[in-house]
This record gives sequence, C-alpha cells and structure tokens, in this order.
Amino acid sequence: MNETYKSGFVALVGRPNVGKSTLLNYIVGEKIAIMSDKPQTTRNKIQGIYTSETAQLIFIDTPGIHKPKHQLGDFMVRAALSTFREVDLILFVVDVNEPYGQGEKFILEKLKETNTPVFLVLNKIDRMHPEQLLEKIAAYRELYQFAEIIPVSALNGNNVTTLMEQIIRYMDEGPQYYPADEITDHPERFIVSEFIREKIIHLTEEEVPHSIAVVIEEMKERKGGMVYISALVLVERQSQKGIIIGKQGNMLKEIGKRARKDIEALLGSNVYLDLFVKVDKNWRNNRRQLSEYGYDQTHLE
Ligand SMILES: Nc1nc2c(ncn2[C@@H]2O[C@H](COP(=O)(O)OP(=O)(O)OP(=O)(O)O)[C@@H](O)[C@H]2O)c(=O)[nH]1
Ligand SMILES: [Mg+2]
Repeated sequence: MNETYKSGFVALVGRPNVGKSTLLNYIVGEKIAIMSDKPQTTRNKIQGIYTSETAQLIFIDTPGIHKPKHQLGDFMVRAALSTFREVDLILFVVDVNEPYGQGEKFILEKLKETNTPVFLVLNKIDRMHPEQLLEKIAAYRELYQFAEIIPVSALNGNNVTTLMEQIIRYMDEGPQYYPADEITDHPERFIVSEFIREKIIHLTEEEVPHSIAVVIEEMKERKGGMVYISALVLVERQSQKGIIIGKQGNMLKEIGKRARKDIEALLGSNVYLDLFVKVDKNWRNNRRQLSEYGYDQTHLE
C-alpha cells in the first residue's frame, strides 16, 4: 500500500530498423509511432507514455542513428543523440540477428560519454535460435558495462514484461507527470501526418520514402462528428509526384484509404481525407523549410 510512486524518462536509441518504434507501440499498447521495414522511418523524437498503479514512464523514441547525408539526416541524428542527456535510462536497442558493426560501435562510443545507465535490448529474438542468443549476450557483455541485458521480441511482446519490471526498478520516486489516459504528448495533427507518411513509405520504393514530408493544412470537425483533414505531401521531384499520384490517381487513393483507417482508429470518428501533392525541390537541405515542415532545430543545441 505504502509503495512509493516512481517515474522517469527512458530513451530508445539504436541503428535504423532495429525495432525501436515497434517496441514503443507495444509498450504503450497503441500505435503512436510509425513503423516500416525500411531504415530511417522515424524522423522526430516521439514521446510515448506508460502509466500503471505504481509508475509512469515516458519513453522517447528516436530516429535511428546513421551517417547523415543531408540536413534532415543530420537533424535526425542530433535529435537522437541529444536525448542521451535528458533521460534517466537509455535502452540501446539492437537487432540480435545483425552482426555487431560500425553503427553499434559509434553509438557505444557516444554512450560512454554519459553517466546515464544503459540497458542493452536484444530485439527480434523470435528470429533467432536460443543457443546463438547466449553467444550474443556474452559478446556484448565484453563491450560495455550494461546495467542490464534483456532479450525481447517487440513484434510479439515476448519478455517485454521483464523489461518493464527492470526499467521500473531503475526509476526514482517521482510524480505522475501526465494523466493516466494520455499515451503521447504529441498533437494529433503530428500523428496524423505521420500515418500518411507511413503509408507512402509502405507503398513506394527506392528514394521516394526519404524524399517526402507531410504537412496537415487543415483538420476540423464537421457537422455529425465527421473530421475533415486536408494534407499536403511534399516531394523533391516531378517524377516522384507522378509516382505518388499513380495511374489515374490510384496510388494516392490507396495511400488515402489506408491512412484514413489508422486515423479513424486514432480519433474514433469518421474521417474525410483530402491529399494534395506538391514539388519542393530542396526541402531536405533547406533549414527554413525543415522547420516549416516540423523538423524543429531550435531545441537541439
Ligand atoms: N521479426 C521481428 N521483426 C521486428 C521486431 N521488431 C520490429 N520488427 C520489424 O522491424 C522493422 C523495423 O521496425 P521499426 O520499429 O520501424 O524500426 P525502428 O528502429 O523504429 O527504425 P527507424 O525508425 O528507421 O530507426 C519492421 O518491419 C518491424 O516489423 C521483432 O521483434 N521481430
Ligand atoms: Mg522508428
């Protein structure tokens, strides 16, 4: 009964595509971060909130750390690294099926510069033989003084309860920062734009997923509870605009149909979604455009 309430901030960091967003969604029990099998899906820090009777944890999902090739990439990596100092615990997520490489090495070097405790989360164990897993754990143990090493599967939730128990063990006494029914601090507009971006990532290939940004221009409730949303999809080239619109507008229709499903589940109401596509040649390298499209640099310094 007299148990103290605990709370704290937990960062999810790691290379692209290791399953950070999948894990966050599993923990908060609802989809708030978009996921795909293509690297560099997450672009902004996304906060997910887990609340129980005894603790509240605020998870910060970060963009995968990679070698930046443009200003957007640079922003993404800085956004990820800047969380190291802001949190009580870091979850370093790796894909247990991938060999230890330069990417992990770079992140470990950065982790060595902080005093924040680090858990190693070995993800995707559903695809690995248990014996191999033991070898992996032994190899990682040599590299760094991890506070804990915890194998999980973010996809099917295997061992996530253990991970949660261990995280709470490391938290100090603290207040409940957010109401119990809140699962993210991000405005709905942002999540809606992310759902649209996710469908484009899923449905297009090659350079298209990385060349787009989605801006919500209008979002309002109409009579009868229907929500009207107008969104602008920015691309870098005319050819990409053609791909996104598709033959007789079929691609754009499919993107809209799939995004609408997720948005309706999020908002709990019927949605009318209007999508427009516009070419903006150099948005990924233009600092002003980046902040206009929601990649805000100011809090990173
Ligand atoms: N088999 C398996 N696949 C997983 C697991 N967790 C995530 N995945 C898959 O891995 C891919 C990448 O997942 P994301 O959650 O988008 O990865 P991320 O680390 O957030 O990637 P970025 O945002 O690009 O840094 C998706 O196709 C997921 O379905 C897991 O435990 N097992
Ligand atoms: Mg992600």
